[in-house]
Amino acid sequence: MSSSRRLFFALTLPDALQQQVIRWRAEAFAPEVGRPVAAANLHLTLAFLGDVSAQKESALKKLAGRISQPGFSMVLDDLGHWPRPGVVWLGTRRAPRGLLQLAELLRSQAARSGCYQSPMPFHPHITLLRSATQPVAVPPATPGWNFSADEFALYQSVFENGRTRYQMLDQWSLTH
Ligand code: 2AM
Repeated sequence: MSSSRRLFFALTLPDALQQQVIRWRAEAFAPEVGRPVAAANLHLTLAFLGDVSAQKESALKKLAGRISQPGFSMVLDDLGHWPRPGVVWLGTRRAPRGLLQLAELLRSQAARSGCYQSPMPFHPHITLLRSATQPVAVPPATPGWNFSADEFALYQSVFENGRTRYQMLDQWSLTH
């Protein structure tokens, strides 16, 4: 059995917000637009790590545990469609400095630990629909949910029985 796991650092959406988002999504997008991401899988990725060995995972967890940064909040008021990966996403027009700093730190720690990091700029987003490769009429606005991040987490992406599930492995508080 391989000891490497497919990992990423992310912000978790609180349960209540997950439910609000999926209720809105069901009205905002026709079923044929794309495959809805399960409520429990809604998250905002901070750093994607790829397949990581147990040793590297443990080093990255130690580094994450030393991060001392205040929490932050943002308004989820942006929507977009990336036709190539077939993703419809929810984001923010004004990314808080704390979010950008946290992602930058996790991404640079990952790069220094040998995890390939995309040269594309960080674009904070929550994937709502996948397999959305045809043109999409993106609604002009969202309800503008407020999303407060008080912690961040390390997740494993598990593919089983034809489904992807994200399992939280560890979580760290953002200080106040
Ligand atoms: P996505 O939602 O835009 O597809 C788990 O797969 C998380 O890691 C998802 O948020 C996914 O982003 C992100 N992810 C997957 N592969 C990635 C890659 N090669 N580079 C950056 N992020 C990636």
